[in-house]
Amino acid sequence: MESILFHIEEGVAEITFNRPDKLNAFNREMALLLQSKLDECASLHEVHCVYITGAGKAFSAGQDLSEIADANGPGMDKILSEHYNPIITKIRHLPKPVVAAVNGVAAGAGANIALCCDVAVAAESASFIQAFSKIGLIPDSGGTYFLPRLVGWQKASAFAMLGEKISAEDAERTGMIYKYFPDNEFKQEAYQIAITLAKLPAKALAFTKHAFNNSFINTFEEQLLLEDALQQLASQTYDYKEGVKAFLEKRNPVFNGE
Ligand code: LHQ
Repeated sequence: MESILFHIEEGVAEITFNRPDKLNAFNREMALLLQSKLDECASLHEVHCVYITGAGKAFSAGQDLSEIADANGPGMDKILSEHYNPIITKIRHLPKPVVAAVNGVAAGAGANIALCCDVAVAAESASFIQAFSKIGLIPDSGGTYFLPRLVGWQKASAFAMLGEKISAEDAERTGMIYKYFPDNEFKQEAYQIAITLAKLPAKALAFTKHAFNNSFINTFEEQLLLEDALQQLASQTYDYKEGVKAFLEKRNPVFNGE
């Protein structure tokens, strides 16, 4: 059974973590396969948006703990440098929006992969756990970067240190995720976000992502300069011209991603 399912439809590449018996915990094979699927999403012109979810009842329980206990496993020196750090970097550098559709529990690296996505949504029954402290580790996979930026220092450090289960409702309330939906509406609502993003001007979304990637690094003045440079590029696209023309002609725009 493939640990990652992948298919493309209507401009959306759907990536499904597929080790449901292990709550979609990551082993090396799954971590490397996810990286290659993210590379495919970056290179395929027909992919306008990436949608990541989990098979079965979980999103992902993070690292497969039986693999790290295995003497023949990849070892601590490889797990971050070869598994999670490239995954997080690839998601942030992918010039396309990435939606995390958190269908169930998201723990450890599983939670932090969701939090680094451009839009993270959850089912009402889903939950988020910074499970690291419970096993004597620190939050990784970008957790110490994204969590304080999303929810503020105080809540981030409490979430990280206590390792408690955070409900989807609290995740939305604290700003950890964009929205949660009732379980029976979740799949349709989450997928609709991906379809909507796939139809919007692709270059403008890529430039927006690039600007956000730099907003915590740049000074205020540098960020204004970056916005100016990216807006010059956006204004040279077909989609910009079409968007303005359609507005003035009182019709729906037809974007082509160029
Ligand atoms: C699992 C796992 C799992 C294997 C459930 N592995 N089997 C980076 C650096 C280097 C090393 C370490 O890792 C990292 C990054 C990280 O992600 S560290 C954090 C690793 N993850 C965790 O510590 C979470 C461990 N799991 C749990 O706490 C619970 O399973 C949660 C709260 C996620 C779900 O609880 P339940 O809904 O009660 O499910 P369960 O515990 O009964 O699990 C169902 C099955 O899945 C069970 O197997 P079994 O054969 O008994 O049915 C679990 O053993 C297996 N499973 N998580 N991470």
